[in-house]
Amino acid sequence: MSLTIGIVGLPNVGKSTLFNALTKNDVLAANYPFATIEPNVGVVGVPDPRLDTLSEIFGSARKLPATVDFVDIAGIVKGASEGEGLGNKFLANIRESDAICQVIRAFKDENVVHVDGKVSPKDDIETINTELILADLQTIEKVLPRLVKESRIQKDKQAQVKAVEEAKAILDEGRTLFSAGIVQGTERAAVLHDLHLLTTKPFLYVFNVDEDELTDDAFKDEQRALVAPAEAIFLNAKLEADLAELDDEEALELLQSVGQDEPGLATLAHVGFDTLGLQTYLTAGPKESRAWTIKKGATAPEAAGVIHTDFQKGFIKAEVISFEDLVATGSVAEARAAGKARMEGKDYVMRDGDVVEFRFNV
Ligand SMILES: Nc1nc2c(ncn2[C@@H]2O[C@H](COP(=O)(O)OP(=O)(O)OP(=O)(O)O)[C@@H](O)[C@H]2O)c(=O)[nH]1
Ligand SMILES: [Mg+2]
Repeated sequence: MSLTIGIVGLPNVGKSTLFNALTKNDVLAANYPFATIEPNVGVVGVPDPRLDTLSEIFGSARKLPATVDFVDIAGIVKGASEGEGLGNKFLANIRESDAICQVIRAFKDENVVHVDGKVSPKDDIETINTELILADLQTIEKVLPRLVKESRIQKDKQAQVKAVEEAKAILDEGRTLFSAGIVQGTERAAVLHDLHLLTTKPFLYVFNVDEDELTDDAFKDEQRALVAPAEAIFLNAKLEADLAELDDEEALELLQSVGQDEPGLATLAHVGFDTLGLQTYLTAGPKESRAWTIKKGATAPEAAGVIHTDFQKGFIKAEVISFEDLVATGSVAEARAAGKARMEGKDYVMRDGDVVEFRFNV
């Protein structure tokens, strides 16, 4: 199961800087608007210290974290839907994403041009939301006449026409579909799925702030209020880029010097997982310790199916030890002896951090 997050924002707000830090890639990050004109996709491991512990216990040769795909696209400006700046065609590159991460500039730096001449998170959020809403309206205006025509002959299309018209009314009011409860993954959004509307996706907001703002709670509360109930993450993209170059110990030292205990990117990955209702379970052995992505509420056979569909079909049972119990007892044998290893059947609902070995017929 892969998780894709599309990064949007005005030009020059630090999207590519953040993306580079995420992927340690060297995508062109430059001090001029529109440095990015090709989409960039980066696969990022979700930081998970549990894998270090597991690989020690099991003597694993490698560690494989869960991953998130990030897509970096060119900045969009006010009027992008009418062709301003580079237009809005790049939004097509994030149509398939599971969530949208909006990067907002809060850092001041006079050397970095702001396309609208002033740093204003509130205005920028509005600009981007408006452009996403207009992009969705363009999509709808393109397909609606055809749908209406088809529905005269194919009566089963009438429900879709109704849903599209309802979506259009919401967007016409300047609201995102997400804020109206029409969210990708729910039944209300399912009938609109083929349109890949951007505002049905869950939104996350990353505020790219100055270092001193990282610990300024009053400032952060103010920004949080702009985007609630969506999640807000505060980081400094340049600092994140520096952290990516350092070894763990040096990175921790730098983080602590600015009052943080984990990199903003780790927070972003965790919040992304949470927003999308995902969690991870773990497998471990001499070959590898690995985190696997599943939906919250997934059953044991569904979890097995993420490794291989045959594992789901042939599922018999799962031996489950919670990560905490495994660490406390020190090994699988000890956990078994202490009665902490459970045999679970096909109705078992997985929990985050379950360490699992599946038994199956193939
Ligand atoms: N002071 C400061 N400068 C930053 C920060 N993040 C990015 N910058 C600078 O801002 C400029 C633009 O950064 P990019 O990451 O290329 O911006 P972008 O959002 O990808 O821009 P486009 O691709 O043009 O849409 C670069 O000169 C960065 O070094 C930050 O946190 N603080
Ligand atoms: Mg860029």
